[in-house]
Amino acid sequence: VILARTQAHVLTLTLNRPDKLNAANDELLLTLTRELQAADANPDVRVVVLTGAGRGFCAGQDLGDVSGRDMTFTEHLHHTYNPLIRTIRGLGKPVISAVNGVAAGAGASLALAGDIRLWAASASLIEVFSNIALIPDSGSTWTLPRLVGYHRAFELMALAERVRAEDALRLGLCEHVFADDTFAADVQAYAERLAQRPAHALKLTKQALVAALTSGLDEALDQEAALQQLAGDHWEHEEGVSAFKAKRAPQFIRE
Ligand code: LHQ
Repeated sequence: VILARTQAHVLTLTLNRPDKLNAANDELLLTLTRELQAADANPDVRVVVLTGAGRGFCAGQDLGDVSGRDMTFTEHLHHTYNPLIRTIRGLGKPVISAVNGVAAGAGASLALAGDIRLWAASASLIEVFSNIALIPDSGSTWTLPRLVGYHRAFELMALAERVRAEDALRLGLCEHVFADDTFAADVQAYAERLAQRPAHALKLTKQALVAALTSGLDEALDQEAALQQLAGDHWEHEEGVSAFKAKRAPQFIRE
């Protein structure tokens, strides 16, 4: 259900249920979470890319896989989706959501959960939950209003309208849009560029940003002061400064 491939320090995890637009079942969600946790512990992996096989990114919960389950909705979310979203947010490496096609429901939440969101020109996002009279989950209620504000988030959720790439870029739901036919290569090139950056400093940057999203300025300043010490004490900092002085490119990858 998940394909894993590492190339040039970039781990690509591909949701692989293309016949169902990569709709998620428990196996997919738990496997993906496990793969991400393993990536966090693997020093060879510097960047993680999440993408989908076929023409979809992820159509959210597999609606053929919910009837008759012995878990409540609450238990189901605590068991599968919530650990996945927490793992992405807590991962000490950049996670790229490479949205190759439609991202709907919890798939939309996954598309928004990455640290960087790269979209194919034909990709789209739908907060589809209200079509089946559910509420947005897997972090959408937290992420989306922070990106587009309360009112636009509410409208997108209430009407379940499809957001296409051009509008996603305008609304801040993605950082870049690449052509469909070069999408995988463009994502890999982007990810490899990111993999050259100082991994330890990026880990701390993510930690500081994630914390600051829910803190006040005073706490953010204290957090920066504490984490800057960890960055400054690391060899990456020494390398960056030496490279600057020697007028050469820094080398942040030590094999
Ligand atoms: C699917 C699905 C799908 C199964 C397409 N399941 N087969 C959390 C916790 C607990 C419970 C519930 O939910 C959640 C979180 C959630 O994610 S709720 C939201 C669940 N997702 C949806 O409601 C989306 C349903 N899908 C759609 O609205 C459309 O398929 C979209 C807009 C994603 C794409 O439309 P099209 O491009 O027109 O494709 P399609 O509808 O023809 O789908 C292609 C195939 O994929 C089709 O199968 P078939 O055998 O007819 O070719 C669909 O049945 C299947 N598929 N989504 N979620």
